[in-house]
Amino acid sequence: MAITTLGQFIIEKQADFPYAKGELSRLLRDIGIAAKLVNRVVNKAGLADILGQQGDINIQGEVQQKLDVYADTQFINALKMGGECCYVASEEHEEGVDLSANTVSKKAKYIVCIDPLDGSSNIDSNVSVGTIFSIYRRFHADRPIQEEEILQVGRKQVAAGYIIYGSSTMLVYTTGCGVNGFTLDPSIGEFCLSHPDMKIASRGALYSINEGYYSKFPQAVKKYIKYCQEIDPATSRPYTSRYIGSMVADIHRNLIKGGVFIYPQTSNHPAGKLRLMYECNPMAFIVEQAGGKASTGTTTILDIQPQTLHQRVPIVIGSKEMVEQVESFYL
Ligand code: AHM
Ligand code: MG
Repeated sequence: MAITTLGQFIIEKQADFPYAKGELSRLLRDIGIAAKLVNRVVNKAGLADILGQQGDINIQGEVQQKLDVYADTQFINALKMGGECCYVASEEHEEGVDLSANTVSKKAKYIVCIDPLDGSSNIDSNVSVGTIFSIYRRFHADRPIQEEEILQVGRKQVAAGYIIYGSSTMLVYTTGCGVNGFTLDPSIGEFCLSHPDMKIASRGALYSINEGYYSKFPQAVKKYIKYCQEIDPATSRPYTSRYIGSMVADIHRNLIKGGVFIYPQTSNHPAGKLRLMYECNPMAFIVEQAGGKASTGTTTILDIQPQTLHQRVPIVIGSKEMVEQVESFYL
């Protein structure tokens, strides 16, 4: 059977890109390469101590690092070497990483926001984790990077994607012309097109929220949880509750099966937990491109003007009609 690798697909689809074609292709390719390096280590996470104790296999000390630091290093190195990215905003860095001083990236046109290893607290129990990335275009490549180039509204993303290190490893991305998913074939070391033109059902029967915080949720969310639990065969209720605690894995599952993921504001975290720039915006772009919706409950995620790099926002994301149902409770 003929396969299409991520590299082939990116080149075939270059015509869809709104801007300089080869550069964005190379940037996506660099992210794909770093993803494979991270995948290799994530897959061996449980072995790290055993290998370390035996002392005969030295993975350059890298597995001894916390995996989220390792992943951050791999992605930043790949972006630095690739030369198409001038600035990286990462969950792992208080300040962004300015790459524009490197000769190779001086005129680079893209800014990348990344959560290198989302859900990393799940690693110890062998639960799926992910990487989330978002790509913006710089306004002028001939002057130092300006704050307004970094803090762009989500609607301005030129590409976004995630990698899920799960029972298989997948890379899912969009450049604003639909969503495509690639599964890593370990035997050839390539991401291969496995989920072309992904679409999310307009409604599903899954709801994903950390119900342990029920007493801290706003009334609207409490009401929605009760709505999910009511019996109504016409709307497939009661819905099934599914919550992994890894945003990438929860949203990926709901994208495939239909459902809604909610991380709302809580009484002790009034802005919610998840970060706008490298968690909510990229996931919102992907889900919208797949026909779904993403909102804070009252505002469309992709229309929020970011104020700071690590800003948090509440999020309701997934099947369009389910998100709208939650919004109706917020009204
Ligand atoms: P992290 O970026 O520190 O890994 O945290 C983000 C993760 C998300 O993947 C997940 O949806 C959420 O935190 C789970 O939080 P909680 O344990 O509060 O339900
Ligand atoms: Mg995260």
